[in-house]
Amino acid sequence: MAEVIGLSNLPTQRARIVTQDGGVFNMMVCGESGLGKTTFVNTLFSTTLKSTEDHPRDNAIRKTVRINISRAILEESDFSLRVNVIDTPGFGDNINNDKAWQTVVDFIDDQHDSYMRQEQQPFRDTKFDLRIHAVLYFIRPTGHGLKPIDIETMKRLSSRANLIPIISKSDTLTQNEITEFKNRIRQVLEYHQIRIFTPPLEEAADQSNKQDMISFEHARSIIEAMPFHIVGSDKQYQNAAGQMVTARKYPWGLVEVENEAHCNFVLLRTLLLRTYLADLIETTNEIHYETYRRLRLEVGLKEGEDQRDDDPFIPARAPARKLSHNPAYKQEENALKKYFTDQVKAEEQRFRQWEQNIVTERSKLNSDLEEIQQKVKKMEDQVKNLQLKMR
Ligand SMILES: Nc1nc2c(ncn2[C@@H]2O[C@H](COP(=O)(O)OP(=O)(O)OP(=O)(O)O)[C@@H](O)[C@H]2O)c(=O)[nH]1
Ligand SMILES: [Mg+2]
Repeated sequence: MAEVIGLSNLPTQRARIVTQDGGVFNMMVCGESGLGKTTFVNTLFSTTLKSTEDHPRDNAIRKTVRINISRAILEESDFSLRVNVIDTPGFGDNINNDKAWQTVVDFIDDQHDSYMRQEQQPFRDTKFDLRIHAVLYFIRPTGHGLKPIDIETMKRLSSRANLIPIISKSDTLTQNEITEFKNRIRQVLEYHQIRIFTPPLEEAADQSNKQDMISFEHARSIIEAMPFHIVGSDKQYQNAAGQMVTARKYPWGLVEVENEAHCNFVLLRTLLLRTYLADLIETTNEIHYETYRRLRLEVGLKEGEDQRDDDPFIPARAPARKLSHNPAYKQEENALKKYFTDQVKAEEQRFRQWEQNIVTERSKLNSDLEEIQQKVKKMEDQVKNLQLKMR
């Protein structure tokens, strides 16, 4: 069974940030087809998360063909967090992989766009927030280097979200190959100025503080391990110590998912769901969303200029895409539409009631007026009669 993640151990102020908007964490997996993205999502769910929907526990994982959102709850003592994992179709192996990243990049931009629109609405309290707080980019364990498509995609992802590169299926590489491969990837990322998520290191200023030193060491181990190498599996086996563990089985033994000597799965999970959860959420809002907003507003002023379409580091000018083309977030969109329609209906209802009250009031006044007029007429008649009698 998974060890406790320790969300309740987050410093209170951090925990507050996370719980503020109902506590939602959105992460996305993407990369070439067949690299184990769906398997990773399932592994994460079976080791850590409590799924809120029934997953068809289908042993034969099929090729993912559309964007798929899995929802889960991470619960610990008095702390609970809603987690959305966005699984994406892998890029094909075809020769024409031109703009293979478009779907995922559009998804990220659309979420920023949708959030921006909601902020502009008069009813701003409830927001449907699917902004991606972390993107895990899966790299094929070739041991050689990165493909042009990896570089082009990561450029686009890194300017829109917190990018975390991952070497998948690391059980197919030796320890030396992994070390070598990591170095090579780091060099390529640096050369292309692709920014990956890096934990802040400066917090260790106070060397005498034990907690500070632990966080410092943890941050350093993360930086040193990047890009993480991971193994995914949906099967359990008994290890040498007699425990049932999630692993991949080889004739020479097991590769255990949650064994830190075997891969970085636990380190990655800790970073995502515990130690840097708040940072991922904060930086998404303060850096990535703000950048998107600023660029959209700036570009909005210069409508008609098309010069930015080719720059991978800049979000799309304005989403010409229809939000509704994707069934996976159709649900989100429908809920949003229903919310606004309900609000408008309620306002209309209130207005009608008010109109009705006015009509009632007016007819009451009219009948009062009529009554008074009749009285006046009666009195006038009486006066006339009296005058006649006096003659
Ligand atoms: N050796 C090894 N195989 C893995 C690992 N993770 C997944 N696999 C296998 O790789 C195959 C593809 O896995 P998926 O999870 O479907 O890959 P995907 O990235 O979701 O693929 P698409 O949906 O086509 O993009 C399956 O047969 C998995 O069992 C791993 O860590 N090591
Ligand atoms: Mg898949």
